[in-house]
Amino acid sequence: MDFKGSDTVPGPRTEDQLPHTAQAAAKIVIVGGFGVGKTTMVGSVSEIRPLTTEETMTQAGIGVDDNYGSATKTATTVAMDFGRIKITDQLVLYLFGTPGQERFWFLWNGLFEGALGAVVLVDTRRLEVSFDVMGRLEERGVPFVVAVNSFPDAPRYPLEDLRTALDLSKDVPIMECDVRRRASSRDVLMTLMRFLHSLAMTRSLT
Ligand SMILES: Nc1nc2c(ncn2[C@@H]2O[C@H](COP(=O)(O)OP(=O)(O)O)[C@@H](O)[C@H]2O)c(=O)[nH]1
Ligand SMILES: [Mg+2]
Repeated sequence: MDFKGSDTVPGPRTEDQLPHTAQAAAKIVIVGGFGVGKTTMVGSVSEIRPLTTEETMTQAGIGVDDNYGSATKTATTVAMDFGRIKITDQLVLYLFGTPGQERFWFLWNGLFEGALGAVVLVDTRRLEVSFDVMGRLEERGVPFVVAVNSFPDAPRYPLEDLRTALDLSKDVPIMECDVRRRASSRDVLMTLMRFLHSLAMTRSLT
């Protein structure tokens, strides 16, 4: 076979290469209802060009996807978003943004496999869409933090009221964020890493 043409294939771009200091990589999933900001979060925080599988909403989504608060949204993620961020010189996180719509739940088993933790994004206008997502994470034993993506026209509630409304136990971190801002998205990931660390410490003591 003739492989002569293969030298024209571009190599990996520098920014796509794993930093040479990296010693560990962890898989983190970002979940939440439709239009809550998953794709935006992966996009704002990723150091590599995020992979996104956006597809124009299909007939199957009409009347099924809850468009509240995202009436202008014409694309939805059917498979997932993928990104990467270096949290420390040694630790790299791989981010998987996954759809929260019921008809894509069959994808979840594989997507949660090996996940160290999760970020559940919520929109205060549609809290109920997050219930199922959190239930499924609990079932699978994936620890998570809750990040309230503050849309300007969404009602604001004290975080402790949201904790009660979401029926979260007191140890689950809950915070506000603006996923369009890189620093804010990064803060959410740092909170998750601290939470995972504290869980690991507690487990090793018992
Ligand atoms: N105002 C505002 N808009 C946002 C915010 N996060 C996402 N959006 C917009 O909301 C829409 C849905 O976000 P997207 O990331 O696609 O949601 P996904 O379905 O969870 O992936 C997009 O048009 C975003 O630009 C936010 O924090 N504030
Ligand atoms: Mg999306």
